[in-house]
Amino acid sequence: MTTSLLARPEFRELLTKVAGLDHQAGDERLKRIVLRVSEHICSVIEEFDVSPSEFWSAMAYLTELGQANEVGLLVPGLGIETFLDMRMDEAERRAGLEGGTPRTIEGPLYIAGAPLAKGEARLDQDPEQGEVLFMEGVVTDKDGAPIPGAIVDVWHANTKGGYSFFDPSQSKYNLRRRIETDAEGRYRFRSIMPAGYACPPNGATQKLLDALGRHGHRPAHIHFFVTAPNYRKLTTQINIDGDEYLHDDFAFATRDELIPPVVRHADAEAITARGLNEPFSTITFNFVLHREADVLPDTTVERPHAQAA
Ligand code: MBD
Ligand code: FE
Repeated sequence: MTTSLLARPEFRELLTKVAGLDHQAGDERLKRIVLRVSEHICSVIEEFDVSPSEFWSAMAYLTELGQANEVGLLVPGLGIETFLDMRMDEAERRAGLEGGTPRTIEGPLYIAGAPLAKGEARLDQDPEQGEVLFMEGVVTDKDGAPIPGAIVDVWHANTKGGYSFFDPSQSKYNLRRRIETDAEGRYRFRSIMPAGYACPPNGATQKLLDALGRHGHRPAHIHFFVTAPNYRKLTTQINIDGDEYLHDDFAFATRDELIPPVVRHADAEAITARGLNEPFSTITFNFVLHREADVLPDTTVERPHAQAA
């Protein structure tokens, strides 16, 4: 049997130099990571006998992905963002943390700096034909004690599955708000029922999904960051029950505890009481936060966020 190229001294020496391990300057941790990544790439090339043309088509793909600003879309599509959640869940479990609202991925469409409201807000600024949605709940600690002054930072898609800022047809901060909980820890908002999201059909992410025989749909959902001083930041979403992609999310973000009942109100009395003239839906969902602790990894994720201009 011929020995793998990867085991030969001249290849090991090449890798050592690639990662800068043959001298002192530079970052030790980064050197070790670059060594392993380079080694893995070469190992995949060897295992699958990847031709140079195949390799360069992959490099062209990554270039296209970056130029289209879709890196943040492919990452959840490949389950890597969910893997980061699984690691955080595991770290918390090992530290004895139990209960609390489960986290799920942030996704690529958050915009910082949404208008801040006290207690309640209306999210839909842009007129749209769709079902009115009222959502409310309490932010509490694990013992059910309300947390006043918590910030519920909420964002979701419109009835076409588009997010303001990324979809230039919507106004600044449409369907995005920060709501400060009241003295009883309550938040509530009026909005419009979102539609599910689909990857841009001609985009780089969808191109790879097509080649994998996969779709690029997400069930309708609403995103949240819930924060309060001395509590662990919660990044989560709720899914709209009944959506055809509820358990077939291309971004792997659905969790059973994050599918609250959607109550439909069609009786005339309820409709007029809300000042409406069409049936509407309500969702009640409480957020349970964990106290911050030094031994736990930080749940605040540093990643670039645009601010609406
Ligand atoms: C979304 O709306 C989303 O939440 C994720 C995770 C990926 C793509 C679009
Ligand atoms: Fe989303």
